[in-house]
Amino acid sequence: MSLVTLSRAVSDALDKGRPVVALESTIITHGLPQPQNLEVARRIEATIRENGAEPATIAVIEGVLCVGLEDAQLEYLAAAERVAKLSRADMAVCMAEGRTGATTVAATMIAARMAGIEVFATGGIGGVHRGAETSFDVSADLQELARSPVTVVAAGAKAILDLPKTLEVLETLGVPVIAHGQDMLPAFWSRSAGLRAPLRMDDPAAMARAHRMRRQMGLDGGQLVANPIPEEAEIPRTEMTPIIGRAMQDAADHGIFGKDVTPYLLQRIYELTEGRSLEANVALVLNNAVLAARIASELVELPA
Ligand code: PSU
Ligand code: MN
Repeated sequence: MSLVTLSRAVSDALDKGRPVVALESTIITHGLPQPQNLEVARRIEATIRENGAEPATIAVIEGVLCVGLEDAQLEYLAAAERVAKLSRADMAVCMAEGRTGATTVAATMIAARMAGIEVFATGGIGGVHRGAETSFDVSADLQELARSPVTVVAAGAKAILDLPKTLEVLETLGVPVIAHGQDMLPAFWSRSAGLRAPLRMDDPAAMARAHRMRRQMGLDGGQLVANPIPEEAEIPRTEMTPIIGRAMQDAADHGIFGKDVTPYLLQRIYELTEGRSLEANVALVLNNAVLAARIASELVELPA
């Protein structure tokens, strides 16, 4: 028996060789506030469809690794309290115990690989946290990018992370970090992190070819495509800097550590910006969904 349960729509699309884009569920349960999270999750799926691909939102529901959620499952996850946040380390335990969990970037990549899905859209990835030299807090997302052959489209990484260190680790791990359409690395709410991206590509077809070429060369791992937030939705870096500082201080004061750090900071920043961070977040995720659907559409045209 297969370890992944595909929705009818996803199974159909994969059988017919149509483009499919994986989506994570931690963004729904831990990344976006209720009740907007459900509406946003539906809009991301609709955007993928409008751009010619099939969305496959991924989660573990009562022990079943679901690739492609029915709307009722999406609704359930969006309203659920205390859902586990799953990464490579705890995914199999959650499944073995028949429990429910949302998949982070790392866990979503694992499920996508198992299902044969090669492109994944999200908001931001995890990375090397500021202060990692003492906390050792480095997201398992980075390791996973080095292992699972999935192209991940994100808006860069949030400034809650140490971006230069995150780039160093990705380079060490052999993960291509590709800025879409500009030289600078995007930084989530802002179009530029003030750092050059290691690589730049302007054409989704070439991104698809590079993805395929890695497989043909026998290289493990995927690609990180960093797609800048649309200009009209951008929040300037100078505005975000003090807010991020405050959120990090609050996290330290409350003794938050481990996998609670990222969700805590995201929620705190949402509160401190009085919801303004959410609008930017939605705009950039939808923008990433469009690019991911294009890459997936190019990929299915290439010889295997
Ligand atoms: N960054 C964001 N939004 C998110 C996340 C990260 O801007 O929702 C989520 C993703 O699911 C990511 C996870 O994979 O947080 C990383 O968590 P950690 O730092 O604990 O590895
Ligand atoms: Mn961490």
